Amino acid sequence: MRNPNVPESLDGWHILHRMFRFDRHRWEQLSGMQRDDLARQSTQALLQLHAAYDGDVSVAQLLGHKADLMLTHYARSFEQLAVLETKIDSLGMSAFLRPVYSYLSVLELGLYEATAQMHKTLEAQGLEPHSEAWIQAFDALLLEQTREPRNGVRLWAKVPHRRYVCFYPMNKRRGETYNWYATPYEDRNRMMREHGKIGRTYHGLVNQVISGSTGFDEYEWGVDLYADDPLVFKNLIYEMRFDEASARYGEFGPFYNGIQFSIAEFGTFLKGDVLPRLLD
Ligand code: 76R
Repeated sequence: MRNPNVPESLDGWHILHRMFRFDRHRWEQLSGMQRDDLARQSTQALLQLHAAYDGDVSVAQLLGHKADLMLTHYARSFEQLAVLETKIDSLGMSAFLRPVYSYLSVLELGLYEATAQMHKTLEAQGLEPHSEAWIQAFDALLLEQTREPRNGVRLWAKVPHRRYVCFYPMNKRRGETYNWYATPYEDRNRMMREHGKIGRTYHGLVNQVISGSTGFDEYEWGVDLYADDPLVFKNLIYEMRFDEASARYGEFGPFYNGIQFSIAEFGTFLKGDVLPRLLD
């Protein structure tokens, strides 16, 4: 964006979360054979989709009234997401699934610190802001960030294979008193540093996937957390509430919590049996 007030970010997977209610009652009215056939078909179709796409599909059984099933699609483009959506909707079992929520976003790596650094570097070089030479130098610095191997890995990593998933959309407040977007860059940078510091004390216990959704969906970010123990979500999110970035500026959408399972176990989900642990 090359605007000194706006942090640059790197974009990765296009992400579509889809939440469904499963009409178990109607499903159970099918004969055993019909259920087995549909379960086999849908498992195979999901496995094929998973194998065919340069992306990922993960499935989770959700808890509570909001939805029963969440599909998380990672793809390279909106077009691929559109195809995935249509393919899923035309499966036999989809007659029993009612879409109740969805979320469209793009995986994002925030570059608060790096953006500030890039502007400083160019200033030190004495280039006139937004001159042709400045733009070229800026874009070269941004390209370096894209080429950073660690960033590349994170932008295109698969859905983390952890047993539990917690998804929620959120905003940064734009109120009269507290307005994130009207806060000076240096203050936002400092708050994000502090946010990252708290986050890192949970390193190893949780995987965070942040996706940006400004202009794509009703909130500004989607937050996906993955852990082997659901209490990690409660502790981490509670601790973050005391952090300035959340305490003053965090606004949260609905929370979806569930149990990830491997696609091969889709029939087990349809049956309503206990889901085996996810295999790596
Ligand atoms: O990407 C990184 O790991 C570097 C540091 C970092 C950034 C840039 C980071 C670390 N986060 C970043 C950005 Mn986060 N995060 C949340 C929530 O519940 C709440 O209060 C907020 C929801 C949690 C729980 C969480 C956890 N983070 C963001 C952004 C984009 C904001 C922007 O650009 O303005 C949002 C909306 C957001 C929200 N964060 C971490 C975590 C954890 C656990 C980490 C450490 C990850 C690790 O090192 O393993």
